[in-house]
Amino acid sequence: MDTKGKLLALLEEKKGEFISGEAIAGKLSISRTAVWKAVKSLRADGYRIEAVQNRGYSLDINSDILSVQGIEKYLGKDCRNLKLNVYQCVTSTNALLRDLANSGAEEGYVIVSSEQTMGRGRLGRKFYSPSDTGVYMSILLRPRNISPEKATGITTMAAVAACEAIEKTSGISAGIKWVNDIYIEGKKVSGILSEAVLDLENGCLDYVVLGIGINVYPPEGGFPEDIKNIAGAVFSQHQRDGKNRLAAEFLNSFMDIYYNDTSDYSDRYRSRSLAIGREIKIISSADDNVKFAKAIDVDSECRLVVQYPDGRIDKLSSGEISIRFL
Ligand code: BT5
Repeated sequence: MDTKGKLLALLEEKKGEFISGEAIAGKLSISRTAVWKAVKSLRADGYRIEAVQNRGYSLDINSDILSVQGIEKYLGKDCRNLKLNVYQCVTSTNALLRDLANSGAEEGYVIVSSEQTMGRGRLGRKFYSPSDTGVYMSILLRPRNISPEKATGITTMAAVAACEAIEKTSGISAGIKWVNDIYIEGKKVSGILSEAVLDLENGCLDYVVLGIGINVYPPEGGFPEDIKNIAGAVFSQHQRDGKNRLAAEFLNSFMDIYYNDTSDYSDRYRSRSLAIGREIKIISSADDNVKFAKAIDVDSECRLVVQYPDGRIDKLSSGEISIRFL
């Protein structure tokens, strides 16, 4: 980590408190002039750092800029092997990480961005990713010996992790619209897109890029016309470390489920399901075929159990299917 990064870690750790220039210089083994230069450089990145004679430097308690240091301070033990990379703006964190995966990046490589110019959703749809109000993140996973069918579990694990992160950070309950959309009070606040790539030699998974977008705050000027009735944000007002903490808590919860495979995660999924008990329309994106049914349960593999009007029961795996509530 360079001097600027080390200084940011120190300031994040003691956010809102003053640390003397001398103490910083001592800790980082640099001159006080170098401390001042690093402060200036962080200010240029948008960090509000107060400098007061005889007291030192203090990072504004309300600053909430996504950074490796800001996220890391909330990460737990299951995340120690993650390699975090934070950017201001990228095309798509999933697209970028797929390129890196193809060049041999290892499991646990994470890309986080404050903005995406080409954020993508499922089936070629777009994910609106404006600057500074959301978290857009992708994690590279190389699950060993898992069949492609089992890979769908990664999306449902992520949905549970997203709800838990939101609940822990905000105290607000979040629900899951099968299979991968996270809702608060009828508004979609987060979407998940996992992209699996097969190893053609053995038919097993080569890697999965798990992408999640969270609308942390409402964008300035509101959401665009086409999604303004659908989209919502986790917080209506600024929260201390809102973005960094949500990103970290998502990683904590997801990596815990992923590594420790707590088989009860399907219960945690089911208890947050918004679909159970609802009449739904099932749309097959392959042929636009539409069916009507009632969602009656989510099974242990997080498949949606539905009953058709003729009484027949079916279990839906996510694949190429979307559902709409009636
Ligand atoms: C998703 O697709 O919701 C998956 C979104 C995944 C985004 C993450 S961000 C990090 C990573 N990098 C990427 O490029 N993507 C992933 P889907 O279920 O297909 O929903 C897309 C639909 O949600 C759109 O057609 C809109 O109707 C709506 N939508 C678009 N942007 C939204 C937003 N910011 N918030 C809520 N709804 C949105």
